[in-house]
Amino acid sequence: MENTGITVTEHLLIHQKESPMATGRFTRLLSELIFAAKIVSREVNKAGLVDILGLTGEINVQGEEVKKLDDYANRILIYRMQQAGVLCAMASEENADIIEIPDKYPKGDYILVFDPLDGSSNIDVNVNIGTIFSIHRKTSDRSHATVQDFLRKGSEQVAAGYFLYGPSTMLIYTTGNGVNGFTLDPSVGEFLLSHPDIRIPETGQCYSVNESNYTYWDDRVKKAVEYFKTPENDRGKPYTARYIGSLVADFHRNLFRGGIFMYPADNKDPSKPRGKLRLLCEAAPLSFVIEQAGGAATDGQQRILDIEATQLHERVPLFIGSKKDVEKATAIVSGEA
Ligand code: AHM
Ligand code: MG
Repeated sequence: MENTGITVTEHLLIHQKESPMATGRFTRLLSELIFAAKIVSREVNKAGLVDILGLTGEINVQGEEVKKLDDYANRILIYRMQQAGVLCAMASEENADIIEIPDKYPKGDYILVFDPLDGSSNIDVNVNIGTIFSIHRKTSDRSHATVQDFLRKGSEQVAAGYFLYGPSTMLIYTTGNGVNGFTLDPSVGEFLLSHPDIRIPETGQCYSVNESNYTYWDDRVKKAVEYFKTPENDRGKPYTARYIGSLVADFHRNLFRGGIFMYPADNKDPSKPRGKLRLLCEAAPLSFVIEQAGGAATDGQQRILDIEATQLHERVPLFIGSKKDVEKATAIVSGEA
C-alpha cells in the first residue's frame, strides 16, 4: 500500500489536543479557505491560456466584462467565505471597507483578513503569486462587526498563513504552535503534509529588497542594505540578492533558505510615507508565520506583531526573515548600531 500522506484536516484532528484552534468551527473555516484557494489555483494555472481561449478583450462573448485574475480571486474568496457560517466579517486588500456577512447566512465569531492575489503584477509573466490570510476572533460583543474589530495587534491572531501558486500549490500556516507546509496533490485534490515543523535558519544567505528605491531611502536604511552587501558584515561575505517582487514568493524562499526581506519606508510617494506593504493583510500574517518558524519581523523599530493598527489599510515598513539578520537590520535602522 502506498503512503498516501496526511491531509490538512487530518493533521488538524491529530493535533487537536495541542491546538486550541482545532475546533470544528476552525476546521470549517480552514476547509472553506482551502476550497476557495483550490479554485484560485486552478484559474492561476490556466492564466497563460487566456489568450488562446479568446478572453483577451474587455467584454466576453456573453457580453460580460472579463475579470482580471486578482478580481476573480477576491470574488471567489468572498463568495465562499461568506457562506461558511463561521465569520462575522472579512476585509480584503481589494476592498476599501470591511465586508459584512449578508443576513441570509449564519455568522460566527471569526474575522478574516486577506490579500487575494499578492504579487499580482507577476500574473501575466507566469511568476509565483499567492493568497495571504490572517484570522482573528471577534472580541467585542457588538452583534455586527465594525472596522474597530479589525484594528488589533498581530499578536492576537489565532491563525495566519498563505497559499503559494507556484510550480506546486502550497499552503503554509500556523495556529501559534509551529508552522507546517502542505502541498496540493492535483491528482487527488488534497493538500498533503509535505513540510512539518518548518524552521527558518538563524542567519541567511540572501537579502531581498527593491533596490531601485535606494535614492528614496533615508541614510539608516541605506546603511542597513549596505550591511548585507559588504564582505565586512558578520557573515564575512556579501549576501546574495534575490527579489521576485511577489512578497509571498520572496518570503517563501527565505523561509526555507534563510535571509531577510525588506520593504522599508521611502520618500518616493508622499502619500505612502510608511512603505508599500499593508499591516493587516500582508505584514502581520507573515510575521506570525516567521516568528512561529523561529524568525523575526520588525518595522525597523518595533516588532510587527506589537503594532496595533489604526486603519484598515495601514501601511508599514517591513524587515522580515532570519532572526539574526532582522535583528541586525533593525539595530541599524533604529540607530542602535
Ligand atoms: P500587491 O499585493 O498589489 O501585489 O502588492 C504588493 C507587492 C508585494 O507582493 C511585493 O513584495 C511588492 O508589492 C513589490 O513592490 P515593488 O514593485 O515596489 O518592489
Ligand atoms: Mg499584496
